[in-house]
Amino acid sequence: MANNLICAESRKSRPFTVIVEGNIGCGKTTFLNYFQKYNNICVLSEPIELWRDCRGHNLLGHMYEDPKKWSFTFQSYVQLTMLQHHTLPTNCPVKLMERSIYSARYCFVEKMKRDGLLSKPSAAVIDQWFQWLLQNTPINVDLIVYLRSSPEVVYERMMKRNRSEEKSVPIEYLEQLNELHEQWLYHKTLYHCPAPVVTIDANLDISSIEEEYEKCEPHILNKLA
Ligand code: DGT
Repeated sequence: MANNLICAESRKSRPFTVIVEGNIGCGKTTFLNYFQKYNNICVLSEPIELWRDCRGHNLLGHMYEDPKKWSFTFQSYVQLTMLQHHTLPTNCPVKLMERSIYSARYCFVEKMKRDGLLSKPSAAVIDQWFQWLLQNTPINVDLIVYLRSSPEVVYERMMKRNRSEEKSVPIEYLEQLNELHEQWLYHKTLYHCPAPVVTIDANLDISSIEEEYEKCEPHILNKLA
């Protein structure tokens, strides 16, 4: 009985946590921006600026320039910065996060392993860390919003936004990342899905996407106190 009370109390005190997932360029930032208008939602954008400047080192750039040399370093840092977001305290009843420690492991690390960019020992170290973190730190996810897109659409968007590090990313990379997201979040045949998934058609352009957002808005707003 006492244990039940403690559990109920700790559930009450942590935010309802939503992670926003999908391929590169699918519109995660736009989705997050839509929810900025609610001041009782804690919106956490991906820490890409940290990845570009880790004590002066552009790890994202290094990873794209020489993936064999830098993938382990980059993924180690991604895992740390994602953990920082998962565990960041907030008084808001809802936390909305761009990506998660899960997509880093299940999509990006998985792809690097398959491409031979992470040696087996390096992949084992990342995975040991990942498993330990899941078991020993408060990484809680209550809902996943999957922005489902086609590789052709996101490739075009990525080229248009012209991020310097992504200049040489080929469409095949996005096709393979898409397949991993699909297996993980849509077909649910890859690894483990840590929460229920709401899927949104992210191929729609900016003028009609808000209607899609409205579909999942109640799932998020119902949790606001
Ligand atoms: P959006 O708003 O949907 O256009 O989102 P993006 O494309 O700004 O954000 P995201 O997370 O899909 O990708 C940002 C960049 O960082 C992109 O070049 C892929 C890379 N990235 C993100 N997470 C990881 C990761 O865990 N590992 C690797 N290798 N790259 C990652």
